[in-house]
Amino acid sequence: MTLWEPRLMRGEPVGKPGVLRNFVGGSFVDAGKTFAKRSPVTGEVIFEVAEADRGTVDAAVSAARAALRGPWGRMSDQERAGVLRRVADELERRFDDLVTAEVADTGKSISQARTLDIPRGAANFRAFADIVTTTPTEAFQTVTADGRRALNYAVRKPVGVVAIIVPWNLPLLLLTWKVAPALACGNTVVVKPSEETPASATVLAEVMAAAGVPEGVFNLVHGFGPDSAGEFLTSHPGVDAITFTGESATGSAIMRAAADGVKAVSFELGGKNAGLIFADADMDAAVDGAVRSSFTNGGQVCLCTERLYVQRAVFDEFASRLAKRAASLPFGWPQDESTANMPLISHEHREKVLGYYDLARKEGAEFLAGGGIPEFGDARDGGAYVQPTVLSGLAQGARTNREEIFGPVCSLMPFDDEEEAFALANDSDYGLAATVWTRDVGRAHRAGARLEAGLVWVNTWFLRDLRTPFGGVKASGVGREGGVHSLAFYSELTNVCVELT
Ligand code: NAD
Ligand code: 6OD
Repeated sequence: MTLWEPRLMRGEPVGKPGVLRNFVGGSFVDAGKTFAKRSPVTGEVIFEVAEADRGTVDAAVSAARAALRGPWGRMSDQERAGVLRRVADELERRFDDLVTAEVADTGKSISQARTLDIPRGAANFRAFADIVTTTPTEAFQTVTADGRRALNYAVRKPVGVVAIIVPWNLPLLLLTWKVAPALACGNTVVVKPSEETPASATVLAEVMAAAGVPEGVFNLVHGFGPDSAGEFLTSHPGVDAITFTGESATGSAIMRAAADGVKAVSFELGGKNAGLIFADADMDAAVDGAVRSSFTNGGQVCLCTERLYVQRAVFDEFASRLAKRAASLPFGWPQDESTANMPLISHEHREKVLGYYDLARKEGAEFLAGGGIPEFGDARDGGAYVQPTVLSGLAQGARTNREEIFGPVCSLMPFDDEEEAFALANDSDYGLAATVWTRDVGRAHRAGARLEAGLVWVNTWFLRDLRTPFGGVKASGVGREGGVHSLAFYSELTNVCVELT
Protein backbone atom coordinates (compact mmCIF):
# COMPACT_ATOMS: atom_id res chain seq x y z
CA MET A 1 0.00 0.00 0.00
CA THR A 2 1.33 3.45 -0.89
CA LEU A 3 1.31 6.50 1.38
CA TRP A 4 -0.17 8.57 -1.42
CA GLU A 5 -3.65 7.11 -1.64
CA PRO A 6 -6.12 9.18 -3.69
CA ARG A 7 -8.72 8.77 -0.93
CA LEU A 8 -6.61 11.27 1.08
CA MET A 9 -8.02 13.95 -1.21
CA ARG A 10 -11.59 12.76 -1.03
CA GLY A 11 -12.33 13.30 2.64
CA GLU A 12 -12.93 9.56 3.15
CA PRO A 13 -11.90 8.23 6.59
CA VAL A 14 -8.14 7.72 6.57
CA GLY A 15 -7.87 5.11 9.31
CA LYS A 16 -4.34 4.77 10.70
CA PRO A 17 -2.36 7.76 9.35
CA GLY A 18 0.83 7.13 7.39
CA VAL A 19 4.16 8.33 8.83
CA LEU A 20 6.27 10.93 6.99
CA ARG A 21 10.00 10.81 7.77
CA ASN A 22 13.04 13.03 7.47
CA PHE A 23 15.46 12.32 4.60
CA VAL A 24 19.11 12.50 5.64
CA GLY A 25 22.14 11.38 3.66
CA GLY A 26 19.96 9.43 1.20
CA SER A 27 17.86 7.51 3.77
CA PHE A 28 14.50 8.11 5.41
CA VAL A 29 14.95 8.44 9.18
CA ASP A 30 12.70 8.86 12.20
CA ALA A 31 13.40 11.33 14.96
CA GLY A 32 12.42 11.48 18.63
CA LYS A 33 8.86 12.76 18.37
CA THR A 34 6.05 12.91 15.83
CA PHE A 35 3.37 15.53 15.28
CA ALA A 36 -0.05 15.20 13.68
CA LYS A 37 -0.90 16.74 10.32
CA ARG A 38 -4.64 17.37 9.93
CA SER A 39 -6.66 17.70 6.74
CA PRO A 40 -7.89 21.29 6.26
CA VAL A 41 -10.92 19.80 4.48
CA THR A 42 -12.23 17.63 7.33
CA GLY A 43 -9.97 18.23 10.33
CA GLU A 44 -9.02 14.54 10.42
CA VAL A 45 -5.40 13.51 11.16
CA ILE A 46 -3.99 12.34 7.82
CA PHE A 47 -0.26 11.95 8.61
CA GLU A 48 2.03 11.54 11.59
CA VAL A 49 5.24 13.45 10.89
CA ALA A 50 8.65 12.74 12.41
CA GLU A 51 9.83 16.02 13.96
CA ALA A 52 13.56 16.49 13.43
CA ASP A 53 15.38 17.16 16.69
CA ARG A 54 18.69 18.99 16.96
CA GLY A 55 20.63 15.76 16.30
CA THR A 56 18.70 15.04 13.11
CA VAL A 57 19.30 18.57 11.82
CA ASP A 58 22.99 18.17 12.70
CA ALA A 59 23.13 14.91 10.76
CA ALA A 60 21.41 16.53 7.77
CA VAL A 61 23.86 19.45 7.70
CA SER A 62 26.82 17.05 8.05
CA ALA A 63 25.50 14.87 5.21
CA ALA A 64 25.12 17.98 3.03
CA ARG A 65 28.66 19.13 3.87
CA ALA A 66 30.10 15.67 3.09
CA ALA A 67 28.25 15.54 -0.26
CA LEU A 68 30.01 18.74 -1.38
CA ARG A 69 33.26 16.76 -1.27
CA GLY A 70 31.80 13.79 -3.17
CA PRO A 71 30.93 13.24 -6.85
CA TRP A 72 28.43 16.13 -6.77
CA GLY A 73 31.24 18.60 -6.06
CA ARG A 74 33.18 17.41 -9.12
CA MET A 75 30.33 17.59 -11.65
CA SER A 76 30.31 20.15 -14.45
CA ASP A 77 27.33 22.50 -14.90
CA GLN A 78 26.23 20.31 -17.83
CA GLU A 79 26.33 17.13 -15.76
CA ARG A 80 24.33 18.73 -12.94
CA ALA A 81 21.84 20.10 -15.47
CA GLY A 82 21.39 16.53 -16.70
CA VAL A 83 20.56 15.43 -13.14
CA LEU A 84 18.05 18.30 -12.79
CA ARG A 85 16.32 17.23 -16.00
CA ARG A 86 16.05 13.67 -14.66
CA VAL A 87 14.47 15.10 -11.49
CA ALA A 88 11.91 16.93 -13.66
CA ASP A 89 11.14 13.71 -15.57
CA GLU A 90 10.73 11.78 -12.32
CA LEU A 91 8.46 14.50 -10.89
CA GLU A 92 6.26 14.02 -13.94
CA ARG A 93 6.30 10.25 -13.49
CA ARG A 94 5.14 10.78 -9.87
CA PHE A 95 2.58 13.40 -10.97
CA ASP A 96 -0.47 11.65 -9.45
CA ASP A 97 1.26 11.03 -6.10
CA LEU A 98 2.33 14.67 -5.94
CA VAL A 99 -1.20 15.86 -6.72
CA THR A 100 -2.51 13.60 -3.93
CA ALA A 101 0.11 14.83 -1.47
CA GLU A 102 -0.48 18.51 -2.25
CA VAL A 103 -4.28 18.29 -2.23
CA ALA A 104 -4.30 16.21 0.98
CA ASP A 105 -2.09 18.70 2.83
CA THR A 106 -3.73 21.93 1.62
CA GLY A 107 -7.28 21.07 0.50
CA LYS A 108 -6.67 22.94 -2.77
CA SER A 109 -8.60 21.83 -5.81
CA ILE A 110 -7.23 18.96 -7.82
CA SER A 111 -7.52 21.09 -10.95
CA GLN A 112 -5.25 23.79 -9.50
CA ALA A 113 -2.72 21.21 -8.28
CA ARG A 114 -2.71 19.61 -11.75
CA THR A 115 -2.33 22.85 -13.70
CA LEU A 116 -0.24 25.06 -11.43
CA ASP A 117 1.49 23.54 -8.40
CA ILE A 118 2.87 20.28 -9.77
CA PRO A 119 3.76 21.38 -13.33
CA ARG A 120 5.68 24.35 -11.87
CA GLY A 121 7.71 21.89 -9.77
CA ALA A 122 9.03 20.20 -12.92
CA ALA A 123 9.35 23.52 -14.78
CA ASN A 124 11.56 24.94 -12.01
CA PHE A 125 14.12 22.12 -12.51
CA ARG A 126 14.13 22.42 -16.32
CA ALA A 127 14.36 26.22 -16.25
CA PHE A 128 17.41 26.28 -13.97
CA ALA A 129 19.08 23.44 -15.88
CA ASP A 130 18.83 25.72 -18.94
CA ILE A 131 19.80 28.92 -17.14
CA VAL A 132 22.94 27.56 -15.50
CA THR A 133 24.23 26.10 -18.76
CA THR A 134 23.58 29.20 -20.86
CA THR A 135 24.54 32.08 -18.56
CA PRO A 136 28.12 33.26 -19.08
CA THR A 137 30.30 34.96 -16.49
CA GLU A 138 32.25 38.17 -17.10
CA ALA A 139 35.60 38.34 -18.92
CA PHE A 140 37.82 41.40 -19.50
CA GLN A 141 40.94 41.94 -21.57
CA THR A 142 43.05 44.15 -19.31
CA VAL A 143 45.80 46.59 -20.35
CA THR A 144 47.56 48.52 -17.59
CA ALA A 145 49.28 51.95 -17.83
CA ASP A 146 52.72 50.32 -17.90
CA GLY A 147 51.72 48.08 -20.80
CA ARG A 148 51.07 44.77 -19.03
CA ARG A 149 48.27 42.64 -20.35
CA ALA A 150 45.95 40.21 -18.59
CA LEU A 151 42.81 38.18 -19.05
CA ASN A 152 40.35 38.55 -16.15
CA TYR A 153 37.43 36.17 -15.93
CA ALA A 154 35.00 35.02 -13.26
CA VAL A 155 34.32 31.44 -12.19
CA ARG A 156 31.05 30.45 -10.49
CA LYS A 157 31.39 28.23 -7.44
CA PRO A 158 28.78 26.86 -5.03
CA VAL A 159 28.14 28.75 -1.79
CA GLY A 160 28.12 25.43 0.12
CA VAL A 161 25.30 24.10 2.30
CA VAL A 162 22.09 26.06 1.73
CA ALA A 163 19.19 26.01 4.21
CA ILE A 164 15.80 26.34 2.49
CA ILE A 165 12.77 27.21 4.64
CA VAL A 166 9.38 27.49 2.95
CA PRO A 167 5.70 28.08 3.80
CA TRP A 168 2.51 26.08 3.25
CA ASN A 169 0.59 27.94 0.57
CA LEU A 170 2.21 26.60 -2.63
CA PRO A 171 4.39 23.92 -1.05
CA LEU A 172 6.05 22.14 -3.98
CA LEU A 173 6.18 25.22 -6.23
CA LEU A 174 7.92 27.36 -3.62
CA LEU A 175 10.27 24.60 -2.44
CA THR A 176 11.47 23.64 -5.93
CA TRP A 177 11.78 27.34 -6.88
CA LYS A 178 14.73 27.37 -4.45
CA VAL A 179 16.00 23.76 -4.57
CA ALA A 180 16.41 23.81 -8.37
CA PRO A 181 18.73 26.84 -8.65
CA ALA A 182 20.61 25.85 -5.47
CA LEU A 183 21.42 22.42 -6.96
CA ALA A 184 22.04 23.87 -10.44
CA CYS A 185 24.84 25.97 -8.92
CA GLY A 186 26.41 22.90 -7.24
CA ASN A 187 25.26 23.47 -3.66
CA THR A 188 23.84 20.86 -1.34
CA VAL A 189 20.64 21.62 0.56
CA VAL A 190 18.79 21.00 3.79
CA VAL A 191 15.14 21.88 3.30
CA LYS A 192 12.44 22.45 5.88
CA PRO A 193 8.90 22.55 4.54
CA SER A 194 6.12 24.02 6.63
CA GLU A 195 4.79 21.83 9.43
CA GLU A 196 1.41 22.28 7.71
CA THR A 197 2.57 20.75 4.42
CA PRO A 198 5.07 17.94 4.90
CA ALA A 199 3.79 15.61 2.17
CA SER A 200 4.94 16.87 -1.26
CA ALA A 201 8.44 17.55 0.12
CA THR A 202 8.54 13.90 1.20
CA VAL A 203 7.61 12.78 -2.32
CA LEU A 204 10.33 15.12 -3.62
CA ALA A 205 12.87 13.26 -1.45
CA GLU A 206 11.75 9.98 -3.05
CA VAL A 207 12.05 11.65 -6.46
CA MET A 208 15.61 12.81 -5.72
CA ALA A 209 16.67 9.27 -4.82
CA ALA A 210 15.01 7.78 -7.89
CA ALA A 211 16.57 10.40 -10.20
CA GLY A 212 20.06 9.48 -8.98
CA VAL A 213 20.84 12.66 -7.03
CA PRO A 214 23.86 11.61 -4.94
CA GLU A 215 23.29 10.89 -1.25
CA GLY A 216 23.46 13.95 0.99
CA VAL A 217 22.85 16.47 -1.79
CA PHE A 218 19.16 16.85 -0.86
CA ASN A 219 18.19 16.51 2.81
CA LEU A 220 14.76 17.06 4.31
CA VAL A 221 13.92 17.89 7.93
CA HIS A 222 10.37 18.20 9.21
CA GLY A 223 9.24 20.36 12.10
CA PHE A 224 8.21 23.77 13.33
CA GLY A 225 10.03 27.12 13.55
CA PRO A 226 11.05 28.34 17.01
CA ASP A 227 12.77 25.73 19.21
CA SER A 228 12.35 23.16 16.46
CA ALA A 229 13.84 22.18 13.10
CA GLY A 230 13.51 25.70 11.59
CA GLU A 231 15.51 27.38 14.35
CA PHE A 232 18.01 24.49 14.65
CA LEU A 233 18.70 24.80 10.93
CA THR A 234 18.91 28.59 10.57
CA SER A 235 21.20 28.89 13.60
CA HIS A 236 23.41 25.94 12.58
CA PRO A 237 27.08 26.94 12.13
CA GLY A 238 27.45 24.43 9.26
CA VAL A 239 24.96 26.29 7.06
CA ASP A 240 26.51 28.75 4.57
CA ALA A 241 23.42 30.58 3.26
CA ILE A 242 19.71 30.77 4.09
CA THR A 243 16.88 31.25 1.66
CA PHE A 244 13.44 31.76 3.17
CA THR A 245 9.87 32.35 2.04
CA GLY A 246 7.27 33.24 4.63
CA GLU A 247 6.00 35.97 6.91
CA SER A 248 7.94 39.20 7.34
CA ALA A 249 8.10 38.70 11.14
CA THR A 250 9.68 35.25 10.65
CA GLY A 251 12.14 36.87 8.23
CA SER A 252 13.26 39.20 11.06
CA ALA A 253 13.81 36.22 13.41
CA ILE A 254 15.82 34.35 10.78
CA MET A 255 17.86 37.45 9.97
CA ARG A 256 18.86 37.65 13.64
CA ALA A 257 19.88 33.96 13.59
CA ALA A 258 21.86 34.51 10.37
CA ALA A 259 23.68 37.54 11.77
CA ASP A 260 25.84 35.44 14.10
CA GLY A 261 27.42 33.52 11.24
CA VAL A 262 27.29 36.51 8.82
CA LYS A 263 25.35 34.30 6.40
CA ALA A 264 23.91 35.40 3.08
CA VAL A 265 20.10 35.58 3.13
CA SER A 266 17.43 35.78 0.47
CA PHE A 267 13.92 36.55 1.76
CA GLU A 268 10.57 36.41 -0.05
CA LEU A 269 8.11 37.78 2.51
CA GLY A 270 4.56 39.00 3.02
CA GLY A 271 2.49 41.38 0.93
CA LYS A 272 -0.53 43.69 1.01
CA ASN A 273 -0.77 43.97 -2.72
CA ALA A 274 -2.74 46.64 -4.55
CA GLY A 275 -4.82 46.22 -7.69
CA LEU A 276 -5.68 49.36 -9.70
CA ILE A 277 -8.74 49.29 -11.93
CA PHE A 278 -8.90 52.28 -14.27
CA ALA A 279 -12.16 53.29 -15.97
CA ASP A 280 -10.56 52.67 -19.40
CA ALA A 281 -9.92 48.97 -18.58
CA ASP A 282 -11.58 46.04 -20.31
CA MET A 283 -14.11 45.57 -17.49
CA ASP A 284 -14.77 41.85 -18.16
CA ALA A 285 -11.05 41.14 -18.00
CA ALA A 286 -10.63 43.30 -14.89
CA VAL A 287 -13.43 41.50 -13.03
CA ASP A 288 -12.07 38.08 -14.07
CA GLY A 289 -8.58 39.18 -13.07
CA ALA A 290 -9.72 40.47 -9.68
CA VAL A 291 -11.54 37.20 -8.97
CA ARG A 292 -8.32 35.31 -9.71
CA SER A 293 -6.00 37.70 -7.89
CA SER A 294 -8.14 37.85 -4.74
CA PHE A 295 -9.44 34.30 -4.41
CA THR A 296 -6.98 31.89 -6.06
CA ASN A 297 -5.73 29.30 -3.56
CA GLY A 298 -8.18 30.70 -0.98
CA GLY A 299 -6.41 34.07 -1.20
CA GLN A 300 -3.34 32.35 0.25
CA VAL A 301 -0.81 33.48 -2.34
CA CYS A 302 1.68 36.14 -1.33
CA LEU A 303 0.88 37.87 -4.66
CA CYS A 304 -2.89 38.07 -4.07
CA THR A 305 -4.50 41.51 -4.12
CA GLU A 306 -6.09 42.44 -0.79
CA ARG A 307 -6.52 46.14 -1.71
CA LEU A 308 -8.43 47.02 -4.88
CA TYR A 309 -8.55 50.68 -5.91
CA VAL A 310 -11.26 51.36 -8.51
CA GLN A 311 -11.71 54.58 -10.49
CA ARG A 312 -14.86 56.31 -9.25
CA ALA A 313 -16.70 56.27 -12.62
CA VAL A 314 -16.74 52.44 -12.66
CA PHE A 315 -16.67 51.76 -8.92
CA ASP A 316 -20.31 50.70 -8.47
CA GLU A 317 -20.40 48.52 -11.58
CA PHE A 318 -17.09 46.81 -10.70
CA ALA A 319 -18.05 46.33 -7.05
CA SER A 320 -21.39 44.71 -7.82
CA ARG A 321 -19.90 42.41 -10.50
CA LEU A 322 -17.02 41.32 -8.27
CA ALA A 323 -19.31 40.71 -5.28
CA LYS A 324 -21.65 38.59 -7.43
CA ARG A 325 -18.76 36.48 -8.70
CA ALA A 326 -17.30 36.05 -5.19
CA ALA A 327 -20.63 34.86 -3.85
CA SER A 328 -21.04 32.30 -6.63
CA LEU A 329 -17.58 30.69 -6.64
CA PRO A 330 -18.29 26.97 -6.24
CA PHE A 331 -17.48 25.24 -2.98
CA GLY A 332 -16.92 21.57 -3.68
CA TRP A 333 -14.72 18.70 -2.62
CA PRO A 334 -11.12 19.16 -3.75
CA GLN A 335 -11.44 16.29 -6.24
CA ASP A 336 -14.36 17.96 -8.12
CA GLU A 337 -13.00 19.64 -11.25
CA SER A 338 -15.38 22.61 -10.83
CA THR A 339 -14.31 23.48 -7.27
CA ALA A 340 -13.01 27.04 -6.98
CA ASN A 341 -12.85 27.65 -3.23
CA MET A 342 -10.59 25.79 -0.84
CA PRO A 343 -10.25 25.74 2.94
CA LEU A 344 -7.70 27.83 4.76
CA ILE A 345 -4.67 25.81 5.79
CA SER A 346 -5.71 25.29 9.43
CA HIS A 347 -8.26 26.23 12.07
CA GLU A 348 -5.63 28.48 13.64
CA HIS A 349 -5.28 30.41 10.39
CA ARG A 350 -9.08 30.52 10.04
CA GLU A 351 -9.28 32.19 13.47
CA LYS A 352 -6.84 34.83 12.23
CA VAL A 353 -8.81 35.49 9.03
CA LEU A 354 -12.18 35.56 10.85
CA GLY A 355 -10.58 37.97 13.34
CA TYR A 356 -9.93 40.32 10.40
CA TYR A 357 -13.55 39.94 9.20
CA ASP A 358 -14.60 41.07 12.73
CA LEU A 359 -12.07 43.88 12.73
CA ALA A 360 -13.37 45.06 9.35
CA ARG A 361 -16.90 45.19 10.82
CA LYS A 362 -15.63 47.27 13.75
CA GLU A 363 -13.75 49.55 11.34
CA GLY A 364 -17.00 50.24 9.49
CA ALA A 365 -16.76 47.98 6.43
CA GLU A 366 -19.77 47.13 4.32
CA PHE A 367 -19.69 43.41 3.37
CA LEU A 368 -20.61 43.17 -0.32
CA ALA A 369 -20.03 39.40 -0.23
CA GLY A 370 -19.10 36.76 2.34
CA GLY A 371 -17.91 37.51 5.86
CA GLY A 372 -18.63 34.14 7.44
CA ILE A 373 -18.20 30.37 7.34
CA PRO A 374 -20.00 28.19 4.76
CA GLU A 375 -22.12 25.27 5.99
CA PHE A 376 -21.97 21.94 4.18
CA GLY A 377 -23.87 19.40 6.25
CA ASP A 378 -21.05 16.88 5.73
CA ALA A 379 -17.45 16.19 6.83
CA ARG A 380 -16.28 19.53 5.44
CA ASP A 381 -17.94 21.24 8.43
CA GLY A 382 -14.89 19.96 10.35
CA GLY A 383 -12.61 21.80 7.91
CA ALA A 384 -11.21 25.34 7.89
CA TYR A 385 -13.38 27.00 5.24
CA VAL A 386 -14.39 30.68 5.11
CA GLN A 387 -16.48 32.53 2.54
CA PRO A 388 -14.74 34.65 -0.09
CA THR A 389 -15.32 38.18 1.06
CA VAL A 390 -15.56 41.60 -0.61
CA LEU A 391 -15.37 44.70 1.60
CA SER A 392 -16.10 48.31 0.86
CA GLY A 393 -16.14 51.60 2.77
CA LEU A 394 -12.94 51.17 4.79
CA ALA A 395 -10.57 54.09 5.31
CA GLN A 396 -7.13 53.79 3.69
CA GLY A 397 -5.55 53.78 7.16
CA ALA A 398 -7.80 51.01 8.58
CA ARG A 399 -5.81 48.06 9.94
CA THR A 400 -7.79 45.79 7.62
CA ASN A 401 -6.23 47.74 4.75
CA ARG A 402 -2.70 47.76 6.15
CA GLU A 403 -2.06 44.28 7.58
CA GLU A 404 -1.64 41.11 5.56
CA ILE A 405 -4.67 38.85 6.09
CA PHE A 406 -3.72 35.98 3.73
CA GLY A 407 -7.27 34.82 3.06
CA PRO A 408 -9.95 35.16 0.36
CA VAL A 409 -10.71 38.81 1.01
CA CYS A 410 -10.33 42.14 -0.77
CA SER A 411 -11.19 45.67 0.21
CA LEU A 412 -12.50 48.07 -2.46
CA MET A 413 -11.72 51.79 -2.38
CA PRO A 414 -12.41 54.52 -4.96
CA PHE A 415 -9.90 56.93 -6.55
CA ASP A 416 -10.24 59.85 -8.94
CA ASP A 417 -7.04 60.03 -10.99
CA GLU A 418 -3.79 58.25 -11.76
CA GLU A 419 -1.69 60.29 -9.30
CA GLU A 420 -4.04 59.41 -6.45
CA ALA A 421 -4.16 55.74 -7.48
CA PHE A 422 -0.36 55.41 -7.47
CA ALA A 423 -0.11 57.24 -4.12
CA LEU A 424 -2.72 54.99 -2.48
CA ALA A 425 -1.09 51.84 -3.84
CA ASN A 426 2.33 52.96 -2.55
CA ASP A 427 0.97 53.86 0.89
CA SER A 428 1.87 50.49 2.42
CA ASP A 429 4.60 48.92 4.56
CA TYR A 430 4.78 46.14 1.96
CA GLY A 431 5.83 46.13 -1.70
CA LEU A 432 5.60 42.72 -3.33
CA ALA A 433 3.29 42.89 -6.36
CA ALA A 434 0.84 45.32 -7.96
CA THR A 435 -1.71 44.71 -10.70
CA VAL A 436 -2.96 47.41 -13.06
CA TRP A 437 -5.98 47.15 -15.35
CA THR A 438 -5.94 49.79 -18.12
CA ARG A 439 -5.99 50.15 -21.92
CA ASP A 440 -3.68 53.19 -21.76
CA VAL A 441 -0.20 52.03 -22.82
CA GLY A 442 1.53 55.11 -21.40
CA ARG A 443 -0.15 54.60 -18.04
CA ALA A 444 0.92 50.95 -18.02
CA HIS A 445 4.58 51.99 -18.34
CA ARG A 446 4.20 54.82 -15.81
CA ALA A 447 2.79 52.26 -13.36
CA GLY A 448 5.83 50.04 -13.88
CA ALA A 449 8.11 52.96 -13.09
CA ARG A 450 6.14 54.50 -10.21
CA LEU A 451 4.67 51.63 -8.19
CA GLU A 452 6.78 50.55 -5.23
CA ALA A 453 6.66 46.80 -5.81
CA GLY A 454 9.01 44.07 -6.96
CA LEU A 455 6.52 43.03 -9.64
CA VAL A 456 3.97 45.03 -11.63
CA TRP A 457 1.46 43.10 -13.73
CA VAL A 458 -0.51 44.95 -16.41
CA ASN A 459 -3.82 43.40 -17.51
CA THR A 460 -2.85 40.07 -15.99
CA TRP A 461 -1.90 38.44 -12.68
CA PHE A 462 0.53 35.67 -11.65
CA LEU A 463 1.85 35.18 -15.17
CA ARG A 464 5.41 34.04 -14.61
CA ASP A 465 8.57 33.76 -16.67
CA LEU A 466 11.19 32.02 -14.52
CA ARG A 467 14.04 34.06 -16.03
CA THR A 468 12.71 37.34 -14.56
CA PRO A 469 13.67 38.93 -11.22
CA PHE A 470 11.27 37.97 -8.41
CA GLY A 471 11.17 39.54 -4.96
CA GLY A 472 9.77 42.38 -2.91
CA VAL A 473 10.64 45.85 -1.65
CA LYS A 474 10.06 47.29 1.85
CA ALA A 475 8.80 44.59 4.27
CA SER A 476 8.18 42.19 1.36
CA GLY A 477 11.69 40.89 1.00
CA VAL A 478 15.43 41.09 0.67
CA GLY A 479 17.09 40.35 -2.68
CA ARG A 480 15.84 38.86 -5.92
CA GLU A 481 15.65 35.29 -7.19
CA GLY A 482 14.75 34.09 -10.68
CA GLY A 483 16.98 33.66 -13.74
CA VAL A 484 20.49 35.06 -13.32
CA HIS A 485 19.48 36.58 -9.96
CA SER A 486 19.16 33.07 -8.54
CA LEU A 487 22.61 32.22 -9.91
CA ALA A 488 23.94 35.32 -8.15
CA PHE A 489 22.53 34.24 -4.77
CA TYR A 490 23.36 30.53 -5.02
CA SER A 491 26.96 30.95 -6.19
CA GLU A 492 30.16 32.71 -5.25
CA LEU A 493 32.23 34.32 -8.00
CA THR A 494 36.00 34.00 -8.02
CA ASN A 495 37.87 36.38 -10.31
CA VAL A 496 40.84 34.79 -12.06
CA CYS A 497 43.51 37.15 -13.39
CA VAL A 498 46.01 35.61 -15.85
CA GLU A 499 48.92 37.77 -16.89
CA LEU A 500 49.48 37.56 -20.64
CA THR A 501 52.48 39.85 -20.98
P1 NAD B 1 5.76 31.49 8.35
O1 NAD B 1 6.75 32.60 8.30
O2 NAD B 1 4.96 31.32 9.59
O3 NAD B 1 6.49 30.08 8.14
C1 NAD B 1 7.29 29.85 7.00
C2 NAD B 1 8.31 28.77 7.35
O4 NAD B 1 9.21 29.28 8.33
C3 NAD B 1 7.71 27.50 7.93
O5 NAD B 1 8.43 26.40 7.42
C4 NAD B 1 7.95 27.67 9.42
O6 NAD B 1 8.01 26.46 10.12
C5 NAD B 1 9.30 28.37 9.42
N1 NAD B 1 9.59 29.15 10.61
C6 NAD B 1 8.72 29.83 11.41
N2 NAD B 1 9.40 30.46 12.39
C7 NAD B 1 10.72 30.18 12.22
C8 NAD B 1 11.91 30.53 12.92
N3 NAD B 1 11.88 31.33 13.99
N4 NAD B 1 13.08 30.06 12.45
C9 NAD B 1 13.13 29.27 11.37
N5 NAD B 1 12.03 28.89 10.66
C10 NAD B 1 10.84 29.35 11.09
O7 NAD B 1 4.85 31.66 7.07
P2 NAD B 1 3.58 30.80 6.65
O8 NAD B 1 2.46 31.12 7.58
O9 NAD B 1 4.01 29.39 6.49
O10 NAD B 1 3.27 31.37 5.17
C11 NAD B 1 2.50 32.50 4.92
C12 NAD B 1 3.37 33.72 4.75
O11 NAD B 1 4.32 33.51 3.73
C13 NAD B 1 2.60 34.95 4.32
O12 NAD B 1 3.07 36.07 5.03
C14 NAD B 1 2.93 35.09 2.85
O13 NAD B 1 2.80 36.38 2.31
C15 NAD B 1 4.34 34.64 2.84
N6 NAD B 1 4.75 34.20 1.50
C16 NAD B 1 5.59 35.01 0.76
C17 NAD B 1 5.95 34.64 -0.54
C18 NAD B 1 6.85 35.50 -1.42
O14 NAD B 1 7.28 35.01 -2.45
N7 NAD B 1 7.11 36.75 -1.07
C19 NAD B 1 5.48 33.44 -1.05
C20 NAD B 1 4.63 32.65 -0.28
C21 NAD B 1 4.27 33.04 1.01
O1 6OD C 1 6.08 32.06 -8.99
C1 6OD C 1 7.04 32.08 -8.20
O2 6OD C 1 8.19 31.82 -8.56
C2 6OD C 1 6.81 32.42 -6.80
N1 6OD C 1 7.90 32.47 -6.02
C3 6OD C 1 5.56 32.65 -6.37
C4 6OD C 1 5.23 33.02 -5.05
C5 6OD C 1 3.96 32.95 -4.64
C6 6OD C 1 3.59 33.29 -3.30
O3 6OD C 1 2.74 32.72 -2.63
